[in-house]
Amino acid sequence: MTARACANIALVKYWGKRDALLNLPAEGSLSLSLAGLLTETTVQFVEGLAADELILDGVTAKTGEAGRVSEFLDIVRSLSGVQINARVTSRNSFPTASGLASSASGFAALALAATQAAGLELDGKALSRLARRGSGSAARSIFGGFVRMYAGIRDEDAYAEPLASPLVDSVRMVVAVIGGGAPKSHGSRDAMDHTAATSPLYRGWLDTVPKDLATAEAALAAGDLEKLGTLAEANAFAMHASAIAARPSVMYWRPATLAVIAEIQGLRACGMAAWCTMDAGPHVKVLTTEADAPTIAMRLRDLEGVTAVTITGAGPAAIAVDPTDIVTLPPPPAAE
Ligand code: 2P0
Repeated sequence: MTARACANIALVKYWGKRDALLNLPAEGSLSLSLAGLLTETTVQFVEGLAADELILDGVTAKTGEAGRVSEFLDIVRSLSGVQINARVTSRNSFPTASGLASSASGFAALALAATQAAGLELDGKALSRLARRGSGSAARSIFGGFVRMYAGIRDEDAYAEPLASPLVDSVRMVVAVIGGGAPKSHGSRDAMDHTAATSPLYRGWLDTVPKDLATAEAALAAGDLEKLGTLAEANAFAMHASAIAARPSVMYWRPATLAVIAEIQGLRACGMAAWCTMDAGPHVKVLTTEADAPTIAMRLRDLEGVTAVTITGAGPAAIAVDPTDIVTLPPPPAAE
């Protein structure tokens, strides 16, 4: 079975866990699924396969990545009763493991493809909970548009669901790739645990999230992009501040990250709708409108250290793909 899922970019970030075994987030989060950042994954359970196999962007995956996928497939096997190993082939339309949310779209597509291959039909909530076991942000990539993730109290309550907003058709993200999409310096899983364990700002970060979620939900319901963008930028700075204050520091930013932030602040001072957010990598994603996106993209392309810029809008929910309708994804943007 083949499934396709969009990556998502959090506007209120997930950074810290309450339970590592069940991968329960410490707090909720809120995101936008993006049409231009796609993963397509095929899963076949194959008799006689000695171990699970993972081919990622045409290359046999390293032990760590394959191990994480195998552990996830173990959950699907226990749910379905299927006992045999699987061949997993996955392609991304963007650089993998560079802070562009590949684990979100990756585990969302894997959850859908693997459950269907194993003969299971899960509803959106159950799929979201399952995807969360692979990667917390993947719970959000099961759905399209704006999505809210609940931290919940138990395993059963920690899932995502879509949020309606009048902004969904007009919102755009300008994605500025910095450093050619090289693998990130710290994996987000270890980095968030390290932040929780050592950062004096972690408690303040956690206290911020529920208030930010309420503000973001109100902005979405009202169709107020300025309120949403202002909140998203502040939330991203708060998350990064907690990580930067970890001991030793988790610093994802590069000089070009700051150059993009300064450019966006300048454009905003000139009246443009533009707000920054950054994840576990140096790249900057700019929340904006359909009207302002082309100018922003043009300005960011001129900055030193920015290696690719793309404009994308809200993407759809994860879907199973008919094998005759499999698209060839465009190659990831090349480093210059
Ligand atoms: C987010 N990130 O909300 C935040 C912001 C990165 C920065 O979710 O350990 O790869 O697999 O649950 O989902 C990245 O964390 O972490 C992430 P795990 P995940 O998008």
